[in-house]
Amino acid sequence: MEENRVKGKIAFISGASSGIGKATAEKLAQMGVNLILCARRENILNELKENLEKQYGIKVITLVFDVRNYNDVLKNINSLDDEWKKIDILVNNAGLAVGLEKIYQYDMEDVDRMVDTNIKGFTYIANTILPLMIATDKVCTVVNIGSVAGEIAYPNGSIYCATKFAVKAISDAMRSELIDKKIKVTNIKPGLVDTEFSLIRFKGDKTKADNVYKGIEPLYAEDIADTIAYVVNLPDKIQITDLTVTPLHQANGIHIYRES
Ligand code: NDP
Ligand code: 8X3
Repeated sequence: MEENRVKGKIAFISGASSGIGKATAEKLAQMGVNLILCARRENILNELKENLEKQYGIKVITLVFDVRNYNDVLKNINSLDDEWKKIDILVNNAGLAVGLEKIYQYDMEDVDRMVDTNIKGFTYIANTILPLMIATDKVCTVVNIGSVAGEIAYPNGSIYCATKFAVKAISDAMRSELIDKKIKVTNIKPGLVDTEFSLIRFKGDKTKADNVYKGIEPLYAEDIADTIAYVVNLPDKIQITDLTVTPLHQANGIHIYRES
């Protein structure tokens, strides 16, 4: 079995109430990592905290805030005790797609939600946590959740794709800026993962959401959680810069083979 190098460390996960973030919380808890979990849905976070603490004997802090509000990001992260500020792992994951429309037909509220969450919220989290990581003087890992949508833009996905191209750009710049620090930066780019993602994209329309995964076995949140666990558990000297993870029959964001 692979050596466990993360037991006793502290991980901060944004978007921990569902999908990839929640599965990552469960996976890292299993490995003995103490967790700071953030999202807007307080009940889900509280239930997750209770289960993970009971099952794995780790400690969990929950922070309920919207990543789009910089003051709330700052206030919540600054409220952590000094011991909890020694964060070793950041999984910058909170994000969403809203709508699938031609650029000239997009609702600007949907555009704002994506840009505000996936670029600005993502930046607020990185901006607040990186100084804490630098101060620990330990080897830390930042995992930024990008997407295959951040490699090739697909029709009707302009803004979502642009936000994930931004995650790629910010990850690359960040890695260079941190080159003399002990911080690794990995951009993980999943393909189709069956989470609440499509239900949110189609505003609760389950038929449209289910169609996204029709004729292909998608990835599940646990598959990406396993990938994240692998990345953060590597020896200190090894940094993975980018990692694209797709299901068997998906080549990239636009080329998917579906059985009819
Ligand atoms: P889910 O919808 O299942 O999870 C999204 C998480 O983000 C939830 O925990 C949600 O929590 C949180 N979140 C959303 N908006 C905010 C906000 N404003 N403030 C705080 N938290 C927020 O989707 P996934 O797990 O699939 O998505 C996670 C990441 O993975 C996203 O960045 C997505 O773009 C990316 N991704 C997803 C893929 C997929 O096919 N599913 C493929 C490639 C990338 P709450 O609502 O409680 O606030
Ligand atoms: C989510 C995957 O292909 O729907 O990032 O954009 S996709």
